[in-house]
Amino acid sequence: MKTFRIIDANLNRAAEGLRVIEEINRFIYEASTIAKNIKELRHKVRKTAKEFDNLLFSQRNSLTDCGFEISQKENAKETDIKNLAIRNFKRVLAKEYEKYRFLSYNIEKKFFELNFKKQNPLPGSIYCITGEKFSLGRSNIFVVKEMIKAGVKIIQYREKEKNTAEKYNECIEIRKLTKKAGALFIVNDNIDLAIATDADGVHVGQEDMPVKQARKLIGNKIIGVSTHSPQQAEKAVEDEADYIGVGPIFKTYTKKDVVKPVGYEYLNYVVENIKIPFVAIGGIKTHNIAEVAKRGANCFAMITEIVAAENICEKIKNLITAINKTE
Ligand code: 3NM
Repeated sequence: MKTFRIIDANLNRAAEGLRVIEEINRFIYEASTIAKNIKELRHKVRKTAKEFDNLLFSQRNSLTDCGFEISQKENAKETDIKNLAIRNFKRVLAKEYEKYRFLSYNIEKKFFELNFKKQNPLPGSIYCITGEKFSLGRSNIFVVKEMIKAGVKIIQYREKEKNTAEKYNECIEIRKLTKKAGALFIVNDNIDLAIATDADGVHVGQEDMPVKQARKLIGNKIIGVSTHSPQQAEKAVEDEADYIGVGPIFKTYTKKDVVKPVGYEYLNYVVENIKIPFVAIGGIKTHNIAEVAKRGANCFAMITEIVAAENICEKIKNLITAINKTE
């Protein structure tokens, strides 16, 4: 009979742990998918002992349980959501429920990656992208130096015209400059170049290597992916991209074969529904950046507005002023 009491205690522990995690996700993080997964798991765990319910219930005696007092004292120490979540995941991991334990591990991993482990990979509001052909005859390296001087904290190397050796040499140089300045360095499309030059990450498009494959090659480095529709955004989240590009917000002549502008409709969708960081892109200029900021974007990627400016530092300053006016 003692065995039934142990099973009962473990079942309750698992179900209560799941309930707490469910509520953290439902009410604090508004992460409806994780909350739903947890709820299903909780029901499954409960169902496993359905036929013994009466027997288990008859053996329950929580008030004389010597663990009760200890656990009361411990609960009082719960001061923040992260600790609360950690402790409750652990409660679910009882040995008796191996299968559910592994399901829980998976959800636990997703929960912490989403809410705690990963730092936002989009520091600052301006995300600069190179484009030598628009840079008024100035080199990518010159332009990157200006961007750094202006205090930009994330720079993407995007170069469609050069061969691999030229791109490699430029990336090596930009890696040195960004490292010294404490800025992130992202390489567009070429995962091999990102790895070879120790970049902080890679940015892929819908026609490039899938995020899941890229992850196998690049490990924990940042993966950003261009998206143009809610479906693509959901897929990027599912594939565990670190951030998404959302665009083109306005008409752009810079990227060949890009889809028609998605305008604010898609941006609104992302603001309301997508939990991973995003950067707005496509046709963003000093005169329209505030409008994009008002819609909920807080990171803005640009090519021509910045690289084709006579005075790059001044341009970046003006862009930041325009964004700050909306706050
Ligand atoms: N990606 P500009 S739009 C590289 O929508 C790129 O995914 C886009 O250049 C997307 O700031 C774009 O000059 C071009 O418009 C952005």
